[in-house]
Amino acid sequence: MNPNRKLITLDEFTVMQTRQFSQATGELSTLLRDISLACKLINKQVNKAGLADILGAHGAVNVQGEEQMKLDVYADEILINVLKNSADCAGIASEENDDFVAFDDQHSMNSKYVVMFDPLDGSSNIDVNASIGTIFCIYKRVSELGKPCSKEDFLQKGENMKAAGYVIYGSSTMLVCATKLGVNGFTLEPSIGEFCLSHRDMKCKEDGKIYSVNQGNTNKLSDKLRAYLDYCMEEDKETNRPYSHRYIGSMVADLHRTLIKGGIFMYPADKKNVHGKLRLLYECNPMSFIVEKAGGVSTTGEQRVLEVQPQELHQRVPIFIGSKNMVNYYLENYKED
Ligand code: AHM
Repeated sequence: MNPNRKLITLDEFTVMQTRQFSQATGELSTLLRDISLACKLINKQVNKAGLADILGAHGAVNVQGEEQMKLDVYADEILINVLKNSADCAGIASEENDDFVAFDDQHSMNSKYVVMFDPLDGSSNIDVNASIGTIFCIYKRVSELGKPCSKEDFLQKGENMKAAGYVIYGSSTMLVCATKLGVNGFTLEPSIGEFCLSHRDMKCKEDGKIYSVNQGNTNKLSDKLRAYLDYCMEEDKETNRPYSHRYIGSMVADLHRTLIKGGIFMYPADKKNVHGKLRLLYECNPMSFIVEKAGGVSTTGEQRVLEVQPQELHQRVPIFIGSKNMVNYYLENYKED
């Protein structure tokens, strides 16, 4: 590393951003710092997953009937504990838990933010050492301060979000965070244990050459969607087709690539998953907020993901997300009638 290079840590960066607003209280920055601390602890465990006796199934089944891995449980508990001790969090909702948790101590009840997260996304990749991630988002509560937060705080439209981010545990560990000011990426510098600014003002390319979908589901897709996949595979030099197909099966990793290289990622509804597979509150909304703030587009096929009014905590929606021109081309030519 160049010794003269000035490293800017996540903390320093958020404080600098906060100073741009005279009204800002710094509570959002504190929350981001707390979430990044939890992710550093998760990262430590993820890094030694092959060494410690933490690989394999935990034996429990989560609310959606899926087997939880030991690391899912660990990541969930770490995030809950860190946020419970945070100065600025009134409660949380997690993909791993049936219901939201309202922190009922006096300080938390006076906090104005709630946090939602998928503690360890892409967990089927843990055992094969492929990239996994943590996804989070922050909302200002709508319930009365001084009382425990309530379900309506969590069932807000994604467009109300104040900040969202993900941490990818990959060849390096990176935190990507979006606020109304834009999207920035911070790489974990392990020797000092700090996330340092490495990708300033990230933008999603308007065009791309990669489509990302579980192609094994093709037979379960509608005719229109199958026609769109044929379009992606068709030869056409002018439009750079056939597109390359990339699919890790870990939304964080697939969307991180989409954000950096451009492309379209989709998890559509199919005959088996009639509402799609991915969760609105913990996966689709935060990722849509990040991609939109970076200039990309995210849609269910019928409406902007961020405009969907959530009805329940574990609701699923179809998603088509990524480079503006690719997603819009899909919408203009192949969306369902
Ligand atoms: P998980 O919450 O059990 O990890 O499932 C979510 C993951 C996403 O990260 C990924 O995009 C998708 O499931 C992959 O699903 P599939 O294996 O059906 O393609």
